[in-house]
Amino acid sequence: MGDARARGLVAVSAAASADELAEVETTLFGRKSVLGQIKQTLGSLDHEHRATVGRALNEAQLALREAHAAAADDLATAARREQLRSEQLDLTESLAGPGRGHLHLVTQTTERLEDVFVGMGFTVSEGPQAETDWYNFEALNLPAAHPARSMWDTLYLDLGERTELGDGEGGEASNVLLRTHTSPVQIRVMEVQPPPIYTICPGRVFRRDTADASHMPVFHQIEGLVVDRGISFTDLAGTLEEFTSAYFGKAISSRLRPSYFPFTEPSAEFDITCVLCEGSGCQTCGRTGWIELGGCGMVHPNVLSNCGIDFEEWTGFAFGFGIDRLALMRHGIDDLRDMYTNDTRFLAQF
Ligand code: FA5
Repeated sequence: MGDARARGLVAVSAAASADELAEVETTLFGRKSVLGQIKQTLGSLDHEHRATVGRALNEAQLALREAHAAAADDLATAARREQLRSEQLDLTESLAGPGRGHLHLVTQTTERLEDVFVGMGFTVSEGPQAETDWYNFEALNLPAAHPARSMWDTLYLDLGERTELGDGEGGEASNVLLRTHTSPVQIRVMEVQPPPIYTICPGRVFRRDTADASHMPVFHQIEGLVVDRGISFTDLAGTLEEFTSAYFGKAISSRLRPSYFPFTEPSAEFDITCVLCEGSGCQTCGRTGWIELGGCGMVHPNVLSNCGIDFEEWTGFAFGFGIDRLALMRHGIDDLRDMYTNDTRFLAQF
């Protein structure tokens, strides 16, 4: 039996893989193994002999089990180490190569838009992505249960009772959500800055939209807000036209179509000449020669008074459009999702 034990221990330590160790296990502990056969003879031994042989058998089996378990542990650790080594990525690799990264197309587009508006005298403002119901809806003339709330399919956050976001005058902080547009930044600016205001607010927004060629659940908008004495609808139209030719070039112009937004009155949708066909009509613009960029209008008096601004003295306009879709049009990309799948062969083109 001592022999079987010693040979068993050698076999265990010689196993070089989990498969080999499994084979060794069968030869050590199976019914046909040396120890298995000794066990089967126990019944035929006399009482005294049986106790001695039984004890030696138990000790041999225990020693072999322990050695087997230790070898299995060692082999598993070695296999894991080998797997980690083979899957290791050198993240510094790209720094050395010719293909160094650059800003994402959406970031480049945002920076270019900021440059154009800053050149026209606007400042740049920012607001939080997690907003309260007050800023995202209520202060924008969208009280609870207003039917137009369904224009924005909203993602709500469960943050418990109250938040650090502040709840604005008359607002409740209990409903925290991911902002569905950049319009809440208008409110944040007007709350703290007395007019005149000329600002833009770019940023990330969130909606329960299913991703498709022209929609993403997470996308980017840029908001524009002007509040001053004597601002009229023609200032809005002129600003959008000025922006369009500064950003897209003289061949592209803008037009306004009547629309509805609760926070502007009157409201409009603003279109630009299709940048792909330059107005002659193509598949992208549905042969109309125009593509929709965003919404705009004169700031509703309720919105001004929600921010403590006297609407008898001050008037203003606001506009907002999608940055991702703008980049899509400018570069003739036909699927918005391509910008977010992070295929560097696609992103490297811009
Ligand atoms: C708004 O969000 C208004 N806040 C715009 C506004 C601002 C109107 C100020 C008046 C005054 P709308 O829901 O239409 O409006 O979205 C504006 C633009 O965002 C759209 O024209 C489109 O370019 C872009 N957009 C909307 N949903 C998505 C989406 N799921 N993925 C990518 N872009 C989108």
